Amino acid sequence: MAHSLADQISTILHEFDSRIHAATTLEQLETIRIHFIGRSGVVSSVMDALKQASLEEKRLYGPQVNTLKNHINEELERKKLEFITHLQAQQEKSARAFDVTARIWQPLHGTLHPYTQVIQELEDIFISMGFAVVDGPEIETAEYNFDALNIPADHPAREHHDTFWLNVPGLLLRTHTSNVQARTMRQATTFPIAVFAPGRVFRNEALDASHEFMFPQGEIMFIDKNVSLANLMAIAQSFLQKFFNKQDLKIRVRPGYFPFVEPGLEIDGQCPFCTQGCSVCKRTGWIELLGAGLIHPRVLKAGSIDPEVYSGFAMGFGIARIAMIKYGINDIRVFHSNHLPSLQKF
Ligand code: FA5
Repeated sequence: MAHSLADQISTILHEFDSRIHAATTLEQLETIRIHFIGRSGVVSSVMDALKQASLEEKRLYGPQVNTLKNHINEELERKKLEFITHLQAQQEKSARAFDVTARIWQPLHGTLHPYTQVIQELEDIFISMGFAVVDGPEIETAEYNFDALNIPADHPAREHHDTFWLNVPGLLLRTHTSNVQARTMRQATTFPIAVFAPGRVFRNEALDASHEFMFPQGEIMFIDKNVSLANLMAIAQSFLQKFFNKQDLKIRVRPGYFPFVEPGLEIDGQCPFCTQGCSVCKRTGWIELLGAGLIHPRVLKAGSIDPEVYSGFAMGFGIARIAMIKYGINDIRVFHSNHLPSLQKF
């Protein structure tokens, strides 16, 4: 018995020393701990055996088993600390290798297209002035785009609209948002009629810094009894003041020709950027902004409205043009260029 206890103690010691020496992870240390000093580990079975031994053997081997147990405990603790210190050192090292000045790629955020943003801004302005926002078709009949607007087939004004005709006779891509005029009049059941119609229009013309073949326009139409040029000018001035954020912005009016209005006007706005003249207003202090006029009696009739009872005004403008002025863009082609640095200004 004595011999076998002594053997057991020494075998356990050697086995433990070699296993702990080979251990490389905390998990392995735990397995070793359970195997040697766990509740049913090998040291427990030696202690059980010692309980059966004689008093003399207990005196001799008891302290040896205790020393063995202490040795195992201490070694496990020492090795554990060693592993943890090593792990911490590794973590610190990798933290130090983190370059806080390194460039991070910022995620690209999508935004609404500048045209959409400007149209929303215009809609807010006109809604605040009591206008309803209406839509018109981009594929239009010659009737609404031309005839109902007092531009019959033989009218020279048709020549000025470089029209994209479709293969279907009588159909075209609308050349202006004025196509909503007669459509809206025919649908109206109550007065006043007050509408704002933004949307895309198409013209088959040569492209340059201020001309696109597809661009947005805005149309404003107001019809009631006794509508006058004074009403037109008040709305035009108020709209431009709001859009350019300049409460004292003045307008001036020149004669202009559009077959669907009589009299027809060109409305200029005071340059919102200068008092003396700058490059935006070509040193004149004024910028051409709106085509307008009192709706021609023939157009009212085409819209089933009696010109003896009602009158109205209409205004139209290039949304791209006013957006370019407001946001300092000097080439209209930027809007459909997919050129991110320019588009991201919005
Ligand atoms: C018209 O289209 C009229 N329907 C406006 C109108 C409405 C007058 C109601 C009277 C009453 P005009 O052809 O001038 O008018 O075009 C209006 C604006 O559209 C121009 O001032 C310009 O800003 C813009 N525009 C015209 N052609 C182009 C183009 N190719 N590219 C970009 N913008 C354009």
